[in-house]
Amino acid sequence: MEIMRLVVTGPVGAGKSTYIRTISEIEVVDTDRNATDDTKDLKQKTTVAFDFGRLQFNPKMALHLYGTPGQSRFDFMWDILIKKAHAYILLVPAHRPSEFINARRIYNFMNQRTKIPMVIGMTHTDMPGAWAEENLALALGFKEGQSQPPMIKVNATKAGSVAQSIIIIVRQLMQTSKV
Ligand SMILES: Nc1nc2c(ncn2[C@@H]2O[C@H](COP(=O)(O)OP(=O)(O)OP(=O)(O)O)[C@@H](O)[C@H]2O)c(=O)[nH]1
Ligand SMILES: [Mg+2]
Repeated sequence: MEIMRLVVTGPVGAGKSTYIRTISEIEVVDTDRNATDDTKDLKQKTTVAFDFGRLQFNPKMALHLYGTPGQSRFDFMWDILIKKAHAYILLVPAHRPSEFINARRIYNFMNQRTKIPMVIGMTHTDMPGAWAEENLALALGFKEGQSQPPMIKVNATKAGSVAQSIIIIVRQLMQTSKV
């Protein structure tokens, strides 16, 4: 049995815990606690350590999903989780431009530590004020014409959408045959 470890990262409220809850076959182990700082203006609960979920991808391969906290004060968890990862997805809430800088910071953090396959998953594209893909890429600092990570749209609340994003990541991983 091969195990592929996928890290789900991104800023506060991007949908990381939801993404894992939506697709996991086991009851998700989460560490969501009541927010005590500025985050509470945005949402009641926030991840303080990590989320864990599992998906039997095919008879020979299981996917272990690890969700990071969004808040940078827990960046020691980002470090612990990314070290063992085979691939990661960076979720970015497309309707909340104030979080783009935090998304870029997380990308830089991960990119400094690892060169594993990754994709950017735009969430909340169904919400009013959501940015278009090209503009979001520019806001994240990826200049037109230069190479940038693949970007996909994903709704963390919808199993079909999450599954599709996982297929894309697994394909990318197979191509680089890190598993
Ligand atoms: N409309 C819409 N809602 C979404 C989408 N993705 C996630 N959500 C919602 O956004 C909220 C995100 O919450 P979480 O999953 O707790 O976010 P998180 O990234 O784990 O946040 P932290 O743990 O605080 O860093 C939930 O209410 C989800 O239902 C999406 O694509 N569209
Ligand atoms: Mg969370």
